Amino acid sequence: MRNLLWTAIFALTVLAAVRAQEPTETFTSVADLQRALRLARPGSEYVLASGTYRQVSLFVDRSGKPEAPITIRAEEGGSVTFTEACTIDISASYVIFEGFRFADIPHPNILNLTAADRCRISHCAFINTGQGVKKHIVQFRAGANHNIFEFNYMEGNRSIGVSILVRPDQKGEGTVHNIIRRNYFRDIDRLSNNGQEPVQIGQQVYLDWQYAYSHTIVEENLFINCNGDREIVSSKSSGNLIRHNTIQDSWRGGIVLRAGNAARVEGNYLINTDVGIRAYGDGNVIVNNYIVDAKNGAILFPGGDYDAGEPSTRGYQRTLHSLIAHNTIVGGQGGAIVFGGLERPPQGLRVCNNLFINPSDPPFPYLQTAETTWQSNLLATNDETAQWQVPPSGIEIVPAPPPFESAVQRLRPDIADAVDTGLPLREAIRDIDGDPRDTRPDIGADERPTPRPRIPLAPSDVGPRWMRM
Ligand SMILES: [Ca+2]
Ligand SMILES: [Ca+2]
Repeated sequence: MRNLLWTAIFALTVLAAVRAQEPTETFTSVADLQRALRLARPGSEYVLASGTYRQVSLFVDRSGKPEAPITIRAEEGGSVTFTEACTIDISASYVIFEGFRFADIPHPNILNLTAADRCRISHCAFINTGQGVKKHIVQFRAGANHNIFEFNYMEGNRSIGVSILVRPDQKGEGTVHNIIRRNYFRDIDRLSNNGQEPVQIGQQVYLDWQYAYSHTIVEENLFINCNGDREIVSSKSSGNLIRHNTIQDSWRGGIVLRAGNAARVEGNYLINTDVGIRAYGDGNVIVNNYIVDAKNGAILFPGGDYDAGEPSTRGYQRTLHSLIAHNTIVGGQGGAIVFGGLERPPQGLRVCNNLFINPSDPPFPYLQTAETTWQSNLLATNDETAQWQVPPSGIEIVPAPPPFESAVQRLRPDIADAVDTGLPLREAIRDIDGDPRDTRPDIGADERPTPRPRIPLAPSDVGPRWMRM
């Protein structure tokens, strides 16, 4: 709620800025722009003239105000290209940085927000940038709080795309309440066996970092052909929300709760990926996701080699006490819900109201390795061997639906036995569309009827507006 409120306030400040009477200045050199920015006043707008700028260095440390942000923008969206080398450092409040194109920059740490507060980076493109697979293209660090990174484009990343460096303070929080929204990530090729995550929230550098709460929101982003790392969205801190993203045709990765606790993964579309969601840690909630044709398991809990509080900076914290509910899993190989693999198996999971359709492999391998409560799940299959592949209770087997005739039908499979047969859950009061669930919830991600289905995101929904024209 705090984030929603803040977003609304910030939107109003942007409107206010349009009305502000401070002058707009246009510059044809970065050095002149830098000189002006040293004296920047709230409400001012600084424009860089269209063109290509090489060896760029900019430092912003003058703050705007809630009703009068400082705006730094390209003359036209995408008309200013930064290339060869570029470092932008923002260490201020209420700054809007908009419309720039970063291209062919073989350097690490290109755009850095350090102790920046309530800034917005939007409508920028990063094409073939970064150097060092564990370095960063964009980084929020050291008390960069309440910032928004939205409507940006990243292609050909050679480093981690957007990284939140979560170093905890005395309250156990660090780099909090940032939002990564409506960005478009695509065509990331593997350069190493680890690194190049498009989005990374937190690191495991020291023992307590992963337990720190970051409250980052990663929402409504589109990822296509992102194959740099096994973790497309990598959460390594606590209290993060990953919702309504679409990840498509990415054969190497999925959403990974790699470290930290209390994440919520909700309403994501994962279509033709390596895995859907792989999770470690305590108290995670995985609801309303739609996962189709995952190659190596839809939802995985490999277990771990340590428990919360035990010393480890590199290993895997086992999953305890998590909810997996109202997910729809269609097709796929390697299992629908997969437990185990590591020394300490997951415990205390609740698997409820999920819909599994036509898995091509045994859907629940390694059942014996987890203490799990199964309730009200539905498996739609014509495979007669399915009987002995399911838990003794908490799952019903029904005939598979006829072959899907359209993409819409596939997204909203019509299975009569799924309607009104789930258990009410306070953790899932809405469905994948945002529709309220009724007192007799439907099994799977969708509650019927569905007046306005939230379908997978397309390129026209995300990225800079100047790339969509
Ligand atoms: Ca219902
Ligand atoms: Ca619905």
